[in-house]
Amino acid sequence: MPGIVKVGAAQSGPIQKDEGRQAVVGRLLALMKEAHARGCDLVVFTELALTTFFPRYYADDRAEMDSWFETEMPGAATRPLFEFAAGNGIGFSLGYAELTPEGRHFNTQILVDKTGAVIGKYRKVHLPGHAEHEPERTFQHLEKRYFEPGDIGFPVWRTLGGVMGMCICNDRRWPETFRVMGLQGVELIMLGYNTPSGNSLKPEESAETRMHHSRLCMQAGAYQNATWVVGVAKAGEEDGHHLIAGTCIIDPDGFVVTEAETEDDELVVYDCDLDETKFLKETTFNFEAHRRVEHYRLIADRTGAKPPPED
Ligand code: ING
Repeated sequence: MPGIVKVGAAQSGPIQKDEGRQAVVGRLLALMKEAHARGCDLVVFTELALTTFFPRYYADDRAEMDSWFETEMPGAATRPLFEFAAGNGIGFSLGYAELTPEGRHFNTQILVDKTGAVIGKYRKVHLPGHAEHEPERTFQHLEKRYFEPGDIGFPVWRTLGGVMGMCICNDRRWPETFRVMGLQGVELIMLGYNTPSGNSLKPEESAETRMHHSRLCMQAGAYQNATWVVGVAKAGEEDGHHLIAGTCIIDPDGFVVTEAETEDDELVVYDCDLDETKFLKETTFNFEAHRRVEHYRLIADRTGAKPPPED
């Protein structure tokens, strides 16, 4: 059917520290096989889908964490995903920790088409948390220690019958992420997230509030850029640390059209009609007709907020 992409949002349950790549890939392959059996064109896996969320651990020597990274993609452990995809005509997106031949570290997501070819790569731009051990926190979140900010920007790709984009986790909290892809006509954005259900600096913040913030960002991003958004969690308790679930698919009007019900490996499927993005792109969010870029300079020129001087 023209315009329809049958998407499988493949939520991961928790991945424990001692769970090897082969076992994890076995879980992902089971989700991919279910997606294929249910007729999916595309399976979206989560952020850092091959390992536990290791940025919660402090290591003096950063090189100690290199074992959590992939030096090749596909590699021996991940090849079964590519082989099944190519053999069964299903595309997929996969989040993982990337260690480049030059020794650079990124939090990365790739887009693989129905032939099993890697046609897109995105490297997480917005790294939350901190780079040094901060004892006052109830838990550490050391993405700034182990990853570099992405150096690819926010590209989109014309594939799988539409204009596809990717981002990762904290990126969804920054409207610029969605707008840069919106300005390239994106019709479906896929993102994974590993989001702790607690706030390490505000213990009283509830898991419901964390879920609210997560949904709010994705629903706003979808509507304000007239695009589908597929948000895929790594969920549940890893080494005593709980991550929110809430994997969902959001339509261009910002409605959550389907969502996961568990905190385990769970596939959520929906027929995303990319033609449903057209009306808003041609009316309310016809960027060419309505945007006034001459008034937006601060967004690109100023990094931090500068309130007016106090009198
Ligand atoms: N995780 C969290 C996220 O952005 C976070 C970190 C949570 C930052 C809540 C700020 C507030 O969903 C990752 N991996 O980015």
